[in-house]
Amino acid sequence: MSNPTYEFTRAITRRPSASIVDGLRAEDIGTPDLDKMLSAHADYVAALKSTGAKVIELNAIEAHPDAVFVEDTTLCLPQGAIMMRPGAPSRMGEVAEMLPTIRACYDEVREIKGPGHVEGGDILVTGHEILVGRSDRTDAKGVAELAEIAAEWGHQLREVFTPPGVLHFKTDCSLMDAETILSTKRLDASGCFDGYRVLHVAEGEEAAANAIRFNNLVLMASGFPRTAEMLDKAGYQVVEISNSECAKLDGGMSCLSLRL
Ligand code: CIR
Repeated sequence: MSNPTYEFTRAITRRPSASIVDGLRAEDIGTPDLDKMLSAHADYVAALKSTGAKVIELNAIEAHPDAVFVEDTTLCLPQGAIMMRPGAPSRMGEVAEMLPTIRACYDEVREIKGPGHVEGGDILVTGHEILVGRSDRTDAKGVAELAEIAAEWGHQLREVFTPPGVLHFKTDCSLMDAETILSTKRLDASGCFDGYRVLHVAEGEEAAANAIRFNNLVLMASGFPRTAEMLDKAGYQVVEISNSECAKLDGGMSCLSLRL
């Protein structure tokens, strides 16, 4: 794979629904406020659009409280899209909801049929490989099925570690450019990024690690000034977006879009 993995012409997002108050969370740190989440979501979509990309904005789905976290439903690759099979039973139905939009965007659409599970939040596509972290949501059978499809499309897939207690692999890391990863120290310590240039989020700012590089911008959660300054000094154009409400549901910047 030689194409840069941060240049996109389109993104897909879904509006948060009122049912977001029932979204999954590992720990109860407060009920998400829909108005605040809608406002932050609008800022997020505006930032994506500001790069010149087209954003396909899907309607809220009340029946699926976590449907705003579209990343977990699909893996978008240059050759086609792969529909995921979420490990959270309450999120399974989100995949069928996303399918028509994906079919309209891609000629080639494959699916993880099971019995294993994979969620998009556990997959990081870098400049030359696909890293997949096993987690409570992504299991060995799911990774094996994904690896078969990825191999048919000429991608190398490498299974990596997700720190215990962390929802998804990408909760703790993001791609900044084809060879550069933003990571927490705890994840980098596993050695999974050997060979890459790794930038560490500041101590105590671990929640800043889930960012996205989208064309000329890095979208990151606001409230992590030392990490923002480090990225700025490293030459990245950072846009800070409030993540206070999504954080209550263990969500971050990457979860809110599919990028293609
Ligand atoms: C969940 O637990 O599935 C949602 N509340 C959060 C999903 C976040 N998605 C992501 O990091 N890719």
